[in-house]
Amino acid sequence: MTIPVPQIGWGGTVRGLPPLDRCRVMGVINVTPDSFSDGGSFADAESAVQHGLQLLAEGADLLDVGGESTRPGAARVSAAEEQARVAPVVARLAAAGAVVSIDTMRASTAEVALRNGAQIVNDVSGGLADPDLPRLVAAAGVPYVVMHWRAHSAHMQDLAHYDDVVAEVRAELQDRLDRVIAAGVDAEQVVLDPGLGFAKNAEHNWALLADLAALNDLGRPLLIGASRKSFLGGLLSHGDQLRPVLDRDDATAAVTTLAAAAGAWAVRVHDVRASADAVRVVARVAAAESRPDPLGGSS
Ligand code: PMM
Repeated sequence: MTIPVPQIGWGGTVRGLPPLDRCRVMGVINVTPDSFSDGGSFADAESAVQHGLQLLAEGADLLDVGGESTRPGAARVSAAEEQARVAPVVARLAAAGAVVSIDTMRASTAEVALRNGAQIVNDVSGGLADPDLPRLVAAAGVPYVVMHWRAHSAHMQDLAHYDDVVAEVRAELQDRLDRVIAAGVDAEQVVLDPGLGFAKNAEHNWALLADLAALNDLGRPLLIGASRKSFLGGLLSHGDQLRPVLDRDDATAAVTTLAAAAGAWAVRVHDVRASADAVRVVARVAAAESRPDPLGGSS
């Protein structure tokens, strides 16, 4: 087996975050009543914090806290509601020593989260939803996850049309990267994300996963978010019954293995333990490959 070990550290480096010799695992904490994968489970601050601490214990390197569901068809919540959901959770997890990322498309929410100790901004709109957000990130000088996105969740699936999904997502990510740099963001702090499931159907998601090298080519670290998404449910369906959301974690860990082997900087997952194990296995195999054969032999 040949794993193309990234030569410059796993997935490249992001100014402001320590280097690591393997793909990172970002644990998801949705403080929402309606996210598709875990909606309602951690809707109050106390259970969200306890969940975050559990994900850290299971090996999460980063925690991504969000207060607005982005599932297909979801309506937006007000900024005030979003901030009331995330602020106490970010504050307590940051105080516990976690590297917290705030999953928001709003500058005002990112500002509240950064004030409460968040260290990374994860913007699923890639700077398109709120032009103040790239400017805020630039002023704060924090790492910025810029995801491929075409429209808000209510109608994003109407825009899931591509002639060549890899080439188009790559070109649009390049455009988002150029725009956030023009807004003052430090290019060395940008992480790119193909946005699996956002204005994409299952075929599009599989095609993107099959060609992460084309996205790596953009020269910035990659974050991959496949966890529990419906394209996994469709792959594992029985008849017309999608595999239930909470039974998609083994498939998620398989995607983690592939993404890590392709040199991804991080995976964003709900079930941390299996992915934390998977990224370590991939890094260990890569380390063995890069050493001389201990037997000096032919096989
Ligand atoms: N997916 C969701 C939410 N935030 N952020 C990034 N960077 N990448 C993703 O793929 C992504 C995200 C939707 O999934 P969820 O509702 O389970 O959190």
